[in-house]
Order: sequence, then C-alpha cells, then structure tokens
Amino acid sequence: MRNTIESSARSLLLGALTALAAVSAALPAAADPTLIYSTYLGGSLNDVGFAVAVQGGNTFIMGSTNSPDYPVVAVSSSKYGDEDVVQLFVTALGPSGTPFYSTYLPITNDNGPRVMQGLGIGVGPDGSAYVVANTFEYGYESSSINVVKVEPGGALGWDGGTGYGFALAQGMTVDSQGNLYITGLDSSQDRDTGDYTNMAFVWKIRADGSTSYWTVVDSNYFEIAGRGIAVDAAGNAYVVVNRSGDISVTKLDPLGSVRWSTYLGQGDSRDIRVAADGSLVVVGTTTSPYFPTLNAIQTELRGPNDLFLTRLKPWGSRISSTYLGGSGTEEVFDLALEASSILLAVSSPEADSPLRAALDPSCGNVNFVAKLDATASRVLDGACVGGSHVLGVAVDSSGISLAGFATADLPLVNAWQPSHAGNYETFATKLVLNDPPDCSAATASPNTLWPADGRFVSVFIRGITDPESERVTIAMTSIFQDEGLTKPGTPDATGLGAFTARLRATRLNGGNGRVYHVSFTATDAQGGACVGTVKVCVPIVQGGTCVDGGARVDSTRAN
Ligand SMILES: [Ca+2]
Ligand SMILES: [Ca+2]
Ligand SMILES: [Ca+2]
Repeated sequence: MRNTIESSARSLLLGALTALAAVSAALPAAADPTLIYSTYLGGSLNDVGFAVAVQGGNTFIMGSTNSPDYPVVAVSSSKYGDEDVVQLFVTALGPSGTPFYSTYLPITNDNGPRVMQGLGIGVGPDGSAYVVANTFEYGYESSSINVVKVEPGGALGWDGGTGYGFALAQGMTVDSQGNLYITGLDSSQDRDTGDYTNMAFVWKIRADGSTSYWTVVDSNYFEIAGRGIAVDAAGNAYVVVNRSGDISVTKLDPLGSVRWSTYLGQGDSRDIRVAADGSLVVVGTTTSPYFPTLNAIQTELRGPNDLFLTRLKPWGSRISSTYLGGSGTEEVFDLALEASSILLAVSSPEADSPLRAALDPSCGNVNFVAKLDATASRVLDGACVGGSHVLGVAVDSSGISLAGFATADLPLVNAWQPSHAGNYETFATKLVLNDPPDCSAATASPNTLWPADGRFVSVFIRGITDPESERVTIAMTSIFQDEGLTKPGTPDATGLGAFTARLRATRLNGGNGRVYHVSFTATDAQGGACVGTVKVCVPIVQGGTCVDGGARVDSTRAN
C-alpha cells in the first residue's frame, strides 16, 4: 500500500507539475474548432488545471497551484499559503469566459510542506461546486482525501475528508441533487500481522456535508482501487474498479448496496459515465491483446498499450467494446458525454491512431480532445488548443470546456488573461467542435411532378446526413426555373424559409420540360450548416425527361 501511495503521489502530482517540462514546440491551433473563448489562468509559478465541470452555462475549473499571485476574483476570504504548499484553486467563468469568482481553497491540517493534488470538480443544481483532492505530506508516507464545497458566489462552504492515513480518491461525480460520490482506495493494517488490506470504496456525501454511505465494493491484499464513478437519474451509482489488473463495473443502489458486478477485461480503467439513454461508457488503457471487443472500431492492440472504450447496457451486458490507439503509448485523462457524442481528453501521439484521423496534423504531440459518435462506432472530430495539454473536458449544449496546462502559445480569444504569467499555466478554453450536415447527397422528393395539371405539389429535401446524427432543420432559400413564369404576375413556387417547397406542376407547351432549382440551407443543433440545390422536373410527356436550361427565372416572384 505504501508503494501504491508513493507511486501515485509521484506519478500524478510531480508528473503533472514538474516532469512535463518538455512540452512540444509552438503549434498553430487546428482550424476546425470554433473558439468561444480561450484564456490563460495563472500566476508566476506553477498552475495546473486538473478538472472542469459545466453547469447553467458556466464553467468551473479546479486545479493545483503554488503561485502566490494566482488570480483571485470576488472572494475576500481567499488566502494563499506559501511556496512549500501546492494549494487548490477554483475558478468559475461565465459564458463569455470572464471569471465571476476565482479563489484559493484552504490548506487542510496546515503544519508543514504538502501537496494538495486536485482530482475532480462537480457542480450541484444550485451552482455549488464540490472539489475533491488528495493531500500528500512531504516526508510522510500518508495521504488524505479532501472535500470542499464552494458556494455559488465563491465563498467557502463546508469542508471535510479523511484523516491522514492511506486513503486516496481516484474518481468523483456529483448527481442532480447535489450529492457527491467519491471512489478510490483505502487501506487498513492488521495490528498483529502488520499486513495491509486494500479496499475499493464508494463514499456518498449529501449536499449538506453529511455522509449517506461508505461502502467497500471490493478488497484485496494486492492493488485495488475504485477509479471512476457515475450516477444515473435514479441515484444508482456505477463504479469501475481495478483489481490486480482486472477491471470490473459494479452497480450500487441509492443506499449503497451492491446490485451487480461485471468483468470487463484486463487493463487500467480511468472513468465511467452514464449516457442519456442509461447506457454506461467506460474508458481506460490496456496492454492486453485479449481485451474483449464487440462492434469495434479497432479489434487489435497496437503498440505497448491502447485505450479501450466499452459501452454497457444499464444492466451490465456489453453493447460495444473497442481498442483505440496507434503504435505508441496512449493515455486517457477525462471522459464527457453529450447526446450525440463521446468526448475524450487523450494523449495518443502516433499518426496511425484512429483518434488522430480527424485531428489537424499540426496539433503535434499534445493532449487533445477526440470526439466519437454516441455509439463509439466512428471518430468524428478532434481538437487541440495550441501547444496546451488538455487534462479535463466537460460539455453542455453551448460547447466544450477544456482545462489543462499550457506553457505558451495558447490561442487567445476573448481572453480575460492574455499573458502567460510564468512556468505552467492553467487555461480555460471553450469551443464548438461540430461537423456540419452533409448536403452532397440531397435529393428532391418527389423529383418529377406528374401529371402536369397545374397543381401545387409539396417537395421535400431528402438525403441530408449529419456526422453526429443531430436533428437537422431545412429552410428553403431560393427557387428558380429554366423557363418563364406560367402566368406572368403569379409565382410558380412558394415556401422560402419553410422546410418544403410548393411547386406548380406545369411547364410551357412546346418546351423541353421545366426544371425547378430548389436551394436550401440545412442546419444542425449546434448551428453547423450546409447548403445545396436540388432539381425537380416537369416533363412534357409522362415518363419523359427534362432538358435543364439553367436557373434563369425566380419562381417565387410575381414578375
Ligand atoms: Ca498504442
Ligand atoms: Ca503559472
Ligand atoms: Ca453536426
């Protein structure tokens, strides 16, 4: 257990704060994402954003800092400790990227150098933020879990946690009632033998700070930990547990009793989320060539390890499971779901990774966000943010919020802090990463009007697809024809702005058939759009064809 804590402390904390000195050279941002805002957040020493949450259009970033001048906004009680303490911060930004509060969090048990390692942040329905961290004391082989509630305006609410021992939080979430769930590992030592028993636990804390339950999901003399936790609308918790290299998912009912547990495969899980339809998404890494796959993008392990992404029915049976990775070593830092996609904050450095297929090649070797469709059957898109390393991702209908750390070269858009203050710097970037609908296969339905009896016929646009399978809205923008109006002063078509065109089923006698040119815009739920034009023929004789003389006459104008 001591080894686990020491290595966790070393790899998580020193890894993030000091070992990543060799950040790749300045690279331009990919052209694809639309940045809503992008700003540095930080002071003159090290500032690393570890996690991000969104609620009510606002973005909440938490992380660790030892900067004496981390920006503080609107919180008079905010207090910096000293350079020997790596402290927590929370910064809450409004929809345009301006912080409405930003504060240091208090140092727990303040009696010497220590590091408070940010783990996660969740936001309750009232805008209260719940922060979970682990504190490591220098010179002591111990750690504690810290929990802090931050009120909607940034004032400190309650705080709590475990005493110093061998507990380590590794996953957290907040449900729609403001209940906080933490999973991780805890350890107890037998007084007689000195042996340690390690436990994967789930700790549910109500919004008022009281404990609802603490449940040991599994225990082992070897390595074991709850790695991620998610909660469904009914208050059932789903925890993903690593046990000596084996991954399982366990469901707990709202009182903390185990309902079922299912085995996923060998590897190191990172997180779990509940999708809108109640299905579960689990991500992590694996070195196993035998990780079970089903309906997979990638069926074989590449290189020393790959990511895995497994989807489960609400009762635990597998829907799909895939490797995701190239010939190099991959890592996944965070997972976020929206209705039509799955977002991953990843490191996947090799060009042969499917996660890089939709990423701008100029992104280089930085952590980035990859977007898959909701069924994990396709990689839709990806985005990096200059030379920055993405560690956290959250999403709502207004966009994707990212957190992590930057050394320089952050693209600045509506930047509240446009300059890099020194060393590692947190950043806050919100972007829209959307593929617009595809109009290239659009057709008119019907595409031939017969009989040519002068009726007005409704014509629909078919064949529009959206890469994220979003609902697409169609609006007619123009309707032209290749011959003169049937009755001068009277339109042959209506429907501009509507989703159907109404076309007169007629043509000039003695002509070669009438061709209507119907142009439209197709817009998806995120505002992505394509335009297209379809043709509709009114032949001279039944079954005949039309010769297109071009879009010469505006069918909708009465002249
Ligand atoms: Ca790999
Ligand atoms: Ca800094
Ligand atoms: Ca789209």
